This record gives sequence, C-alpha cells and structure tokens, in this order.
Amino acid sequence: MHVLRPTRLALVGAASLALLAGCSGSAPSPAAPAAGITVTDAWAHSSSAMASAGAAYATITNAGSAADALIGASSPAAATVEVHETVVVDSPDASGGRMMGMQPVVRVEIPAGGSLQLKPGSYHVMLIGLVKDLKAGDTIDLTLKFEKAGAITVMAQVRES
Ligand SMILES: [Cu+2]
Repeated sequence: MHVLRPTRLALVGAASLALLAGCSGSAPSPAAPAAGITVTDAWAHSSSAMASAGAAYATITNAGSAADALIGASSPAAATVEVHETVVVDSPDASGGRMMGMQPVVRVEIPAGGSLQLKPGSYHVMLIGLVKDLKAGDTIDLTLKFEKAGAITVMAQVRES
C-alpha cells in the first residue's frame, strides 16, 4: 500500500508534463499571428520644418520556429521608405578619420526565437521625402515587409527627437 502511492503520483506528474509540452508545441493561440512575427514599440523621430527625411524604429520579435527576414518597408508618410543600417565609414576628407554613415540593406534576418531592434545608431527605417512634418504626438502608419510573414502594418508614434 505504502509503496504504490509515490508511483501513482509520479505517473500523474509525468502525464501533466507531457500535456504542457504538447501545448507549447502546438499552434499559436488565436491572438498571435500565424507567422510568429510581431512588431511592437514602433516610433519615429519628430522632424524640423527644414527636414525632408526622418527615421522610424520598432522592435521585431520572431516567436516562430523558422527564421524570417525584414525585406522592406513603406509608409504613406514619405515618398520613399528604405531599411537602413548605420555603419562606421572612412571620412571622405582623406584625414584617415572615421564617421557614422548609413546604407540601405535589402534583407535583415531574424532568427527563430530571436528579435531585431530597429533603433538609433543601428538598423532603422528611413523616411525619405516626408509628406508632412512629423510632430510629437502624431502617429504614422508604418508597414514592414517580411519574407515569410508578409506585410505587417503598425502605428508608429512620433516622439521628440
Ligand atoms: Cu538612414
């Protein structure tokens, strides 16, 4: 009698563990997008009256089991929208110095279970040819295009730069 009890408890424990494991491995809950890519904390710099370009940022999380990639962006707020990365380049004045520059990127991979942060000094969305000034408190639509997840549109809040 005393010997059976711990065995039965152990079996119950193993069964519920198996259920939990099965749960986490199954299809995502209805609230989550099927592809596993989510875009959060989207925001953009406010622009001065003279500026024709701005930048937008966001956090991209890949909760899926396969890698995806950011392959482009668009927004009604600007004529041209590109994904850029900030790089350190040789100064053009031949002084041997280094300076910050940026260049368009065609594809940024986001590993399964990983995330990509678009932020100042790193990857960012360049808004070229702003349709109107970006004022703090405004929101703009920002669409990020992914290789597998397709287009995801979020509202980016304009913050004081
Ligand atoms: Cu840029």
